[in-house]
Amino acid sequence: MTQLSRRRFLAISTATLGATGVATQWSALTGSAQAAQAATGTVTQIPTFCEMCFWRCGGIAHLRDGKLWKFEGNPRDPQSNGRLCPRGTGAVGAHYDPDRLRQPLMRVGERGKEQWKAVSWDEALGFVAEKMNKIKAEHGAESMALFNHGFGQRFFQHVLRTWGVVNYAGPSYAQCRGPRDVGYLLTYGTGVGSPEPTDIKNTDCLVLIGSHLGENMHNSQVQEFAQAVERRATVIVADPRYSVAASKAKYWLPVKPGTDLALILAWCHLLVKEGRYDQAFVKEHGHGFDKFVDAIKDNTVEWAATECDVSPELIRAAGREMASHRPAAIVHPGRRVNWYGDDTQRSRGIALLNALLGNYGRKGGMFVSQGIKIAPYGLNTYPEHDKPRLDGASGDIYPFADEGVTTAIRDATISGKPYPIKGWFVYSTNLMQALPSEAETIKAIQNLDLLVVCETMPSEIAGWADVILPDTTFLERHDELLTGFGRNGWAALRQPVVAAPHDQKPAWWIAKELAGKLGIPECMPFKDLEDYLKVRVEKSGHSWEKLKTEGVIMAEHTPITVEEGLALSFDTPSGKVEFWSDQLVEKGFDAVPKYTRHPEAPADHFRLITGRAPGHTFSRTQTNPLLHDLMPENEVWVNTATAAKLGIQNREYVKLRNQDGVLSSRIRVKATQRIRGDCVYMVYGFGHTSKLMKTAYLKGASAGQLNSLYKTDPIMGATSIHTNFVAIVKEA
Ligand SMILES: Nc1nc2c(c(=O)[nH]1)N[C@H]1C(S)=C(S)[C@@H](COP(=O)(O)OP(=O)(O)OC[C@H]3O[C@@H](n4cnc5c(=O)[nH]c(N)nc54)[C@H](O)[C@@H]3O)O[C@H]1N2
Ligand SMILES: Nc1nc2c(c(=O)[nH]1)N[C@H]1C(S)=C(S)[C@@H](COP(=O)(O)OP(=O)(O)OC[C@H]3O[C@@H](n4cnc5c(=O)[nH]c(N)nc54)[C@H](O)[C@@H]3O)O[C@H]1N2
Ligand code: SF4
Ligand SMILES: [Mo]
Repeated sequence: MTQLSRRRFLAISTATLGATGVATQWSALTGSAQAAQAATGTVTQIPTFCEMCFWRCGGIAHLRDGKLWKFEGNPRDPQSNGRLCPRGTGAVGAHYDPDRLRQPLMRVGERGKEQWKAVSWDEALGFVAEKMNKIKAEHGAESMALFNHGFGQRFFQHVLRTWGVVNYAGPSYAQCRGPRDVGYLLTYGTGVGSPEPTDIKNTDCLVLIGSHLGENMHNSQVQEFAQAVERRATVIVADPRYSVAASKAKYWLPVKPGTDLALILAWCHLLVKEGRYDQAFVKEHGHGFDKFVDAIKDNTVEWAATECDVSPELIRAAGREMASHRPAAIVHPGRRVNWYGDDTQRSRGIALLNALLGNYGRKGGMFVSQGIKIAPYGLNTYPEHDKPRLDGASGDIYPFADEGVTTAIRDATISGKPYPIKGWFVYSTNLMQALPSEAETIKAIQNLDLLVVCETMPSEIAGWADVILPDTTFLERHDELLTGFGRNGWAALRQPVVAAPHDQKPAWWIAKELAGKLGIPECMPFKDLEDYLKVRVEKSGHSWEKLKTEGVIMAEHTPITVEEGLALSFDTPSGKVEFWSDQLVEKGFDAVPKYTRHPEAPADHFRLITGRAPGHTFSRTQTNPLLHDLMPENEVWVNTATAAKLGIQNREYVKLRNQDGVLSSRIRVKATQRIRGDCVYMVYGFGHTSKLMKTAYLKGASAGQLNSLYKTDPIMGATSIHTNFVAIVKEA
């Protein structure tokens, strides 16, 4: 990066937090401040990739005299380009976190009371295997389910599926990007994937509908955003809140929450009516375009202006501007798109708007990602099963679900139908916060004979476990090899840079030991993970030693845009971009997205919307001493006029009560003109109720807890997050 864009990146990434503060605070954890300053001692550098979120940036850990000192970006790595975001830099704090789990724990009191006794690994895993085998004998292996998120899951999924588990899901699908990927799949025949193949680096116009880049700190994407801002590319932001991205925008459309589909359809209408769309692309690659045009004939700019509560002039000007830059114009498909329960169709709307811009496979638009070929180790396949999957992934419950749906497993656990679910194995997901309706999660847990949680922290879900298995942090373990998709395919290595501080064990080791106890040791036929990884890398013709020192293998570049010689193809039933979807019609859904209104807030209530802070990830970083220092609690954004009307001061503590009577912990008000008056906003992941997370206990409020009212997208099972309303309760 040039100096200027580097500064711009910092300006964006530190809009609300000081990123540089993180690097200098390590010394408070690792020893004396002088040690940080004095360049004495031996420094070792070991590459690995970050797990502070799922962008998976390559970094280089620096040790001084064998002690973890700092974590910086790996210049060879395409996700970091040599720079980490504040959370990645703060990863050092995850290793030193005083609230970490230290040894295996077994519940002694009632479930959820957080009373434990420390046990040996042998005892903990022996207990898990015995309980699992009892469930298998009484109900069948299908009655044990797996919830997983994050890179360490790989070998748990492998061992449990070998044993007979068929129901597994993670919140990254139905609580996150699922509707977007299905919306794209239905339109282009392929999902969006991660990292999103948005050529922001080369774009002339970036449209962000909610996507709050700069707060959403997906590293290389934010770097490219900074470059685009520096090049003075047009930025258009639709967000009820004046986000960091909105502050860089030429057009900010403060839409009424939940009305985005009206805006998207109106932009489509405008482009078609004024002949500003890519007619050559539509003619060559479009399917059902005339029927699409007919379906949106009433979705005029004036109509949308009323629905969205923004001026028609603004909608029109932004629409014309994006069209003027096509094909180097991108409407970002979004990442966490589970907002209102009808999100697949909104995502499909975005996919169609992009098709009108003709940006598929184009420079400055959406490129077509390429991967890297790395040989498999050659592990076993999984046994056939008699019973149907209950996690929805086979499309029986939600016709277009193509991965497991967490809440489908939870529903089956509550109903016991069509067969009971009696055990949950939970790896690296805090279901109490991540899923809607904490009450339903607790109800499901009460039907279980076994709840195992493999965690690094005593999180809320761990608090409900029968057995807690303490994982190492990513800095202390090997994991499966990362094979990534992007402008170039790449592979990255995760390797331990420092020893686990207590009796924590790496995920792969726990999975291997469990396989032994379950009587299926042959499914983990390697001595340790280094042995496994080396086989994969060398079989693929790469040097293991080189990977260990460089951290990354890059694939040869092949064309990713038409400009580079890529021939476009679409894996849909028509072989084209489906403006009209016969697949959706067959299953009883609208062929073209149709706008419907969402319920209004009850009197004295505001719609609760959520997002991210640059220095935290979900509910996983609040106890991290470095990141806690940056932002110890979240705030609730309230429009200044609303606050004045309610007699609430800026920085005053309040509580929030939602429409179902759920009352939050106390949270500070940020009275600001940067948000509409009909909604309030908070960052998700705070307000921890687990007493063992001492650093974060009841600091701020939990958006997850307030998410009791949700809608499920009938197309693929995503559950909404923005369907709750809260009243502001003043402290007595
Ligand atoms: N209300 C509301 N709900 C949401 C969202 C929202 O914005 N608002 N966002 C949604 C989205 S986009 C997503 S992706 C999901 C995220 O949902 P989750 O993946 O459940 O995210 P976290 O809350 O970070 O929970 C991860 C847990 O894993 C633990 N952990 C971290 N690292 C490791 C590790 O290396 N090993 C092990 N074993 N455990 C580890 C952490 O301590 C933490 O308790 O939440 C969704 N739910
Ligand atoms: N720092 C940090 N970065 C992260 C993460 C993290 O935990 N921390 N998590 C990562 C993950 S897993 C994900 S999925 C992404 C999520 O990040 P994104 O996909 O960018 O964002 P969302 O959480 O979907 O949306 C939040 C934004 O939408 C706005 N919004 C709310 N309601 C509406 C509405 O009705 N219409 C419109 N137009 N806007 C609305 C909010 O004001 C906010 O600015 O972030 C990723 N990046
Ligand atoms: S974006 Fe930040 S937290 Fe996420 S992997 Fe990259 S450096 Fe780590
Ligand atoms: Mo997500």
